Amino acid sequence: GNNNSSDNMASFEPCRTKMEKEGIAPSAISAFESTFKSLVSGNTGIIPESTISPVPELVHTDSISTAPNSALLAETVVLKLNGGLGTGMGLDKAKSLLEVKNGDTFLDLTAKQVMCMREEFGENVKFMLMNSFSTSDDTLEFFQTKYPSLAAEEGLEMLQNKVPKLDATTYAPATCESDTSNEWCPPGHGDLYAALIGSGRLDGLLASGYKYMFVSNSDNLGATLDLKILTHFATIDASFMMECCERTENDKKGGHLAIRHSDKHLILRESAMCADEDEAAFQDITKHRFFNTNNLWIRLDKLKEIVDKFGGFIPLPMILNSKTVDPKDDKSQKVVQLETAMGAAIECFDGASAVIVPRTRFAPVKKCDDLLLLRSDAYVITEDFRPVLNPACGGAAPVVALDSKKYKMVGQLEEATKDGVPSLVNCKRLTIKGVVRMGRSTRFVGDVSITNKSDEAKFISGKIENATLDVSEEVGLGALKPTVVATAPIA
Ligand code: UPG
Repeated sequence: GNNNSSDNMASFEPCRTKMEKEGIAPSAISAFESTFKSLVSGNTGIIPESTISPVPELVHTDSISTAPNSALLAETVVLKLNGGLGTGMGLDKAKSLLEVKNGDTFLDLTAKQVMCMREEFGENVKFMLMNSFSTSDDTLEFFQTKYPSLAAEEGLEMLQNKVPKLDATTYAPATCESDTSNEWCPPGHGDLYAALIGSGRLDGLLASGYKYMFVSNSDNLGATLDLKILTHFATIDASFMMECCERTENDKKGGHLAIRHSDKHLILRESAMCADEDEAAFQDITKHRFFNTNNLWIRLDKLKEIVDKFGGFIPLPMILNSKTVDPKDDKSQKVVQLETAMGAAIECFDGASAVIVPRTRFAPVKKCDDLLLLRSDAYVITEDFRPVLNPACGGAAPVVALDSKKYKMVGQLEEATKDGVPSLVNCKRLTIKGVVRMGRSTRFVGDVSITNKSDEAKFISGKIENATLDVSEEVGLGALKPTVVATAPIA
């Protein structure tokens, strides 16, 4: 808001005091101060189309012919971002603790990928997790129980910081007497840098001879340490490298890469940074062709140089979220939560680069649609523990569109599949509106659309092929023979 700009600038001091009292590291305080100042100066974070150019072309990793150099592995750290709770899917624990397949969670598969890679290359590639105050306990308990040797390694966990929520009008730290933990929020994955600095890890890793860090989201099991890409990163001597994918119609909303006119740096423009009048350009996937997978390669020595240049932090563009201090109480104090994104740091690095990677390196689970697909037979787990599309799908994943109101929460999906996950391997498109139950025997083939307008869940059993069904009138729960309203031609 402009009411808080320059002449009447809200002070950062109450935040500083609150953070110091909580024992938060100076690096995190400086980073938050930088985002706070950008908030109170009325900075909207908007990046006008007229100030950027599209990125014309990028190297595709499939075309890289450099011989992989496994000696680089000894200087490489793999870090998974694991601070998020998966609140978007109705979870109050780490999303990575959700089961993916055969009893394995995201974290099981990640742990197995790490062990497999170490075996393959005979190198003890260093592995780290960035947890938050909300995911740390569950995650560490999980590793201690199931992967004690990994849990015993020094420095498996790096804990991210927390920052105060701010009153939406005064920008003073918010208060919540009923539960003071509600006064804090995670500062987004851009906190990676402050956490590396504040925990002393950056210096420690550099002193132990580590030079390259590969970071990715814990819900993206496609993001394995790829020796060919690591070798490319080392060979081109870039300070930072972002793995991008080519945008399709489905990726219009996600941020895109661009070149900033003022300093020719690569930057990331997220949808929140785009003005209404530039919406068409933002959505133009033939103009702005590349988006961030959040698989990033960072040269730790170059990061250190930037941090030193700015005096202990890296200035990242602010992302503003409006919420209430108690997330479960709409009537509680209105607050803003300031976040930063890890990939946005690309603009801070001189000599940053980007590459195009195949879609297999980008398999995020953001919605129940993604989870159902991954859990189904449309995906199989490779010997090195990567989920890949079942070859029987013929190269294209089924398009799953579940009713976003009925299957927003993982619990709702689990209710719908408590008798088993349906077969999707021969499915092209599955659209479900309303509540249904499916089972192990349910097989969707071709293009299927199911509608249930009643409040009662309806059981969908057996093989359903190229059909548009309305099951609203069927008997609730129990096997039913849905009425076929229209049948699409068999493809
Ligand atoms: N995370 C943290 N700490 C936080 C917030 C998130 O560790 O404070 C983790 C989270 O657990 C997840 C990862 O960060 O593993 C990514 O978070 P998520 O909310 O799933 O993704 P977005 O922040 O919406 O998007 C990121 C990039 C975006 C990219 C997208 C690809 O910002 O540019 O296109 O990932 O999935």
